[in-house]
Amino acid sequence: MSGFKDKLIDTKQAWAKAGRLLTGTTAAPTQRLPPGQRLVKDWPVLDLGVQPEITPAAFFLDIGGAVENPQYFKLDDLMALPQQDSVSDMHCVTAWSRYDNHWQGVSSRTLLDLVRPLPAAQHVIFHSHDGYTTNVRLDQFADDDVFLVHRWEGEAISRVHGGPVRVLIPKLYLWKSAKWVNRIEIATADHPGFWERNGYHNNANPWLEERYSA
Ligand SMILES: Nc1nc2c(c(=O)[nH]1)N[C@H]1C(S)=C(S)[C@@H](COP(=O)(O)O)O[C@H]1N2
Ligand SMILES: [Mo]
Repeated sequence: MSGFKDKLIDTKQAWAKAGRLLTGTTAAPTQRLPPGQRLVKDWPVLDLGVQPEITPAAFFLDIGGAVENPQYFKLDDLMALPQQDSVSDMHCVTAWSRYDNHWQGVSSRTLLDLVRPLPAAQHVIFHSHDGYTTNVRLDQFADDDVFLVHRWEGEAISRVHGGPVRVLIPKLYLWKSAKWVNRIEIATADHPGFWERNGYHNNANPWLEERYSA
């Protein structure tokens, strides 16, 4: 994809090959900090080096694919849906974790109730303005801590963190949480996204240390 930081992508692919940061352990069921992670207080910025500016007026979101009732939202439409507060941790594959993030947004369940996935739908692919894609299973997207978020710690989510609206999937490594999302595709088949095609694990569970594909 043009404009992306090729050097950074090469480095991360090399890490994946070398199994960098792997501790080879899995977490105890009650362990809050996943293996190999360290806590940070700030919120680092990580992306492919293209940070599109999506003004509130330019924002849109398509939810479609294997659903009964596809939806097209402008920002006001999304804001008119029920808004929820949530608190969750973030875990990035580059080994930082940040606890107790306060979010506000629309839950994935609110969105799924609206679009009504077809019985054969089992996967979700996120598409973003910068060309980034990432994939999760429908049951992972439907978890009760998954949101399209627009506020973090009481403030609008900044452009560098994917504002005005990004995906948040706290129980998976943060590369699954698409910034600048503009299309959520509900699908019957899996379609590995950008990092999943470039050496990262398809499932991305931090407690199982699913950093890289074998
Ligand atoms: N659209 C988009 N979303 C993205 C990315 C990206 O490059 N483009 N990078 C992913 C990766 S690899 C990480 S670690 C997180 C980082 O989110 P943050 O910059 O808000 O910490 O965003 C994820 N979502
Ligand atoms: Mo990342």
